[in-house]
Amino acid sequence: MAGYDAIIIGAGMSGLYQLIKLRELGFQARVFEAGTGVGGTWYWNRYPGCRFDSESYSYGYSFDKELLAEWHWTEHFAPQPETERYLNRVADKYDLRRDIQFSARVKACDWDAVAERWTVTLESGEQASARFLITAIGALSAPTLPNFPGMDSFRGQSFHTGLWPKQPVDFAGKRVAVIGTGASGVQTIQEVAKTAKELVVFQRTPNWCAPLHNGKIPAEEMAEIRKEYDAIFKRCEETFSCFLHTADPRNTFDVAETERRAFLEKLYRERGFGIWVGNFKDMLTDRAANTYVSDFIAEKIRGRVKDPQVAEMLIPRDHGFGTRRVPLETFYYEVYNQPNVRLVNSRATPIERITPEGLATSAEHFAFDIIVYATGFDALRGAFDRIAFTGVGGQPLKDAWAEGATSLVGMMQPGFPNMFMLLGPHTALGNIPRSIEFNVEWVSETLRHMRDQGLRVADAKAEAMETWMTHVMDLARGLLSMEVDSWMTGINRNVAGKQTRIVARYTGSAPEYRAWANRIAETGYADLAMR
Ligand code: N01
Repeated sequence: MAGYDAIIIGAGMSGLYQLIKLRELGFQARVFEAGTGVGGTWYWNRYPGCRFDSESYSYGYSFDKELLAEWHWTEHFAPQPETERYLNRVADKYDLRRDIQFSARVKACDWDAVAERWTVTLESGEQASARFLITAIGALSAPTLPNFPGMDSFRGQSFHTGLWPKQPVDFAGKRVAVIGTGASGVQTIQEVAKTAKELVVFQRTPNWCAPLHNGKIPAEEMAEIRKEYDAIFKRCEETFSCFLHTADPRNTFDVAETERRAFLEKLYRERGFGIWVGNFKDMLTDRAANTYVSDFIAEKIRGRVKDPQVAEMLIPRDHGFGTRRVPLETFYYEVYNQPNVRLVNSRATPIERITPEGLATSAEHFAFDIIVYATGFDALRGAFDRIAFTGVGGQPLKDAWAEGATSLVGMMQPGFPNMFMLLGPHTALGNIPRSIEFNVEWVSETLRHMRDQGLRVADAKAEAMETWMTHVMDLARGLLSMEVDSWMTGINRNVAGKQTRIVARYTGSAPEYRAWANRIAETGYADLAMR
């Protein structure tokens, strides 16, 4: 069995940076990656219109000044092919592929208490061992399909947005179904509507969407942005969720009506997430404030969708603006004014089965050439549930998490020594690359400390985990988002056991999260049992 200092699972944004840092430490590391290329999210999600909702220049790695000085983001919100190219460029520049094994899906990871090492088993049966195990398996990386009867019988083509094929899919002249209207569905719909002969959107729950206001970045503007990189990354370090936007310090009703309205109009015209994370500070905790903003967005939808009945179907009734992830859109609502697009309420008339020709709802049968499942992910802990981790005494991680996932700062779990999770449950998410860089650096510093002190094993203490989890639970109290079903509250109706709302993510600020993690290091790792 091949042996390494560390094994990293996943060659996405976090796995690549972790490999670079481990090499700096002089560790021999091996990366196992299920795909045939690097990129993680940006490798698997190739659906039409896929892009991030973070400003491109706030999204790239901040650690490589040389690359920052060279790389030209061509759009304020770069499309998937560009981000995949960017990550391949990083892999080339650092010659990362020589330590990455592709088409290598990890099946099991077992702690060997005698050797004090992890044994990693791939689906192929191949095994490798390492002193340290680092999961870089993503927070939204385990795609889930519905359980409709007859799914295998469909004679046309069908795709999940998160498992999109490498060869382009041609929608021109085709009859297409899109099931799901989350961020992936919205991006797919607005793109497919351009060429499909017929597009039917099956919407179970409408989401509050807001304009992205994307645009090209000409060379001169990119040159100006480059000069601002230090300020951009400093800003991301200070804001609540690492975006360039952060909440307005005022409460909604402390501001006079004319000014309040003008502020929302301004946010609605601005690029990116300002309308969500840069809104009045009480919007996500005060019901009346939230209703005020929701009413504002509802008016915008009514103004953009010509058929009043369709407009009403697109306005959420069961949750307020921003209490679920806000999909950002580009002429999404206008799509429903096109004669080739139809919206079906799949709560009123549920999809009952997939047929060889298309699908049947409780009301009618539809014929399709292509069905797109934009049905989301088994989020946050889903990627962990798909690997059989066993820790001290052969305890499965699934058992440790039977009452809900736990952790110490999202990165360690008691009883799973020398295992570090880069985007584990209850890590700060937000503008994800910023969180990734912090977590990779925290893990790397911990490993440096262990090496310098001659320590072989580190395990999170149970009492430290409990204190952290109390903090996580306290933060979620009073948030309107906790009253709503979404992946952010642990709900996935397509997965058994994920039907009850829980505190599934860290809802505090990124600076608060980082302070907690840094405190662990500053106190000489008192929260970890080390030997
Ligand atoms: O997944 P989702 P997503 N029958 O879970 C519907 C990130 N992301 O892939 O709401 C009928 O949000 C489901 O309906 P309902 C981002 O963080 C980022 O879109 O459960 N419908 C819902 O409409 C995002 O939040 C970017 O009633 C079914 C949809 O499928 C996260 O990934 C882009 C169904 C799933 O929506 C996940 O987004 C894309 C069924 N059986 C994603 N099962 C950007 O940065 C599910 N649905 C731009």
